[in-house]
Amino acid sequence: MLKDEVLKLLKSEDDYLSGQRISTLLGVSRTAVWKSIALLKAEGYAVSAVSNRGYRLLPKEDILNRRELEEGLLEKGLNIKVVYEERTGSTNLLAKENAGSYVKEDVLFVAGEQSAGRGRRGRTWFSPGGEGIWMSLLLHPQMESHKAGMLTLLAALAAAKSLEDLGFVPGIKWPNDIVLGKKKVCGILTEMSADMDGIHYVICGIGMNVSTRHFPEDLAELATSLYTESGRLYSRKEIIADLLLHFYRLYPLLLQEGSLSSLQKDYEGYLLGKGERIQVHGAKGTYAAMQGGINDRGELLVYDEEGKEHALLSGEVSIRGLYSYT
Ligand code: BT5
Repeated sequence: MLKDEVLKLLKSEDDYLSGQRISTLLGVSRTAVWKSIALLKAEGYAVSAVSNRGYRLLPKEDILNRRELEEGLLEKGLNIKVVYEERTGSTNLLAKENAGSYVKEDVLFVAGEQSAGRGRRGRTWFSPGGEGIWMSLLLHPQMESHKAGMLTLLAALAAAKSLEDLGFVPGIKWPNDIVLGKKKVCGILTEMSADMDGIHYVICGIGMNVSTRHFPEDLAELATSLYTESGRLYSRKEIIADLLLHFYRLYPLLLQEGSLSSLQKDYEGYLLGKGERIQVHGAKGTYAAMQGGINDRGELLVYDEEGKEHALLSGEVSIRGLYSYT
């Protein structure tokens, strides 16, 4: 069958094969190639498709679906419902659309690919098919709404720890970037629904580049993946399970204490830029400062030129000067 021929070709090639090349090599139409790819995906093969590059087969152990994910989580003692979509706009949006069906339960939304992945403040997040972890955790924390931003730091800490478990040396650029070398490998987008009575839910979106080899031009200098850093391929579902295991070990501490007091030192162990000169851009304008650590509310401490301490709230300011991408 044609799909077996296509599979053989994909297996023989380490990089992307364009639809055009496959159709020429096999002497069939591009539509036929596309149909074969769809059949292979339906059989559970993880085929990454990237526009202008073509198709690439991902390792078998990297197959993602709801069952594999839930089983992987259960193996770590985490009984969490998973909703998996092969392709969606944004898992944060998917979680938001479904939040009404899960008013108490934590649910993990995972996608193979995001067509409109989102960063903070309307920025976009590059999320090619099969090449990374694109997931959002729907949570119902019992805490005051102004404290929800601390969950971003908690998720960043969990992500950093999961990378450390794989032998990487991650750093965190406050509040939400996980960096390898000087490039961003993972970002967090926390969104919340709340009213006067408190939090309805929080969605903690996590994006991590796993097997990406080629980033678009505008990201090439600032983004990296686990593959780029190590030349190795990793199982997304194992990383997800490990990351959530860290998250759910840390989360009760935050809920009990209503602060990051037990986690502050741990987070600071990964924090980049301490003692460095930075530019703070906020509502009160731009000023030069020296970066310090964080306080137990997760605010970044900076010192202006007169030595006065300022505690910066994430979401209200951005800091520049540490890395080329900021
Ligand atoms: C973030 O925003 O870092 C939050 C990223 C959250 C992504 C996850 S994926 C699952 C869930 N569903 C979503 O729709 N989103 C979440 P921010 O700090 O604003 O950084 C965005 C900036 O990072 C962009 O403007 C680019 O410069 C850069 N960027 C975009 N895609 C990237 C990627 N794949 N890897 C590294 N950097 C990237």
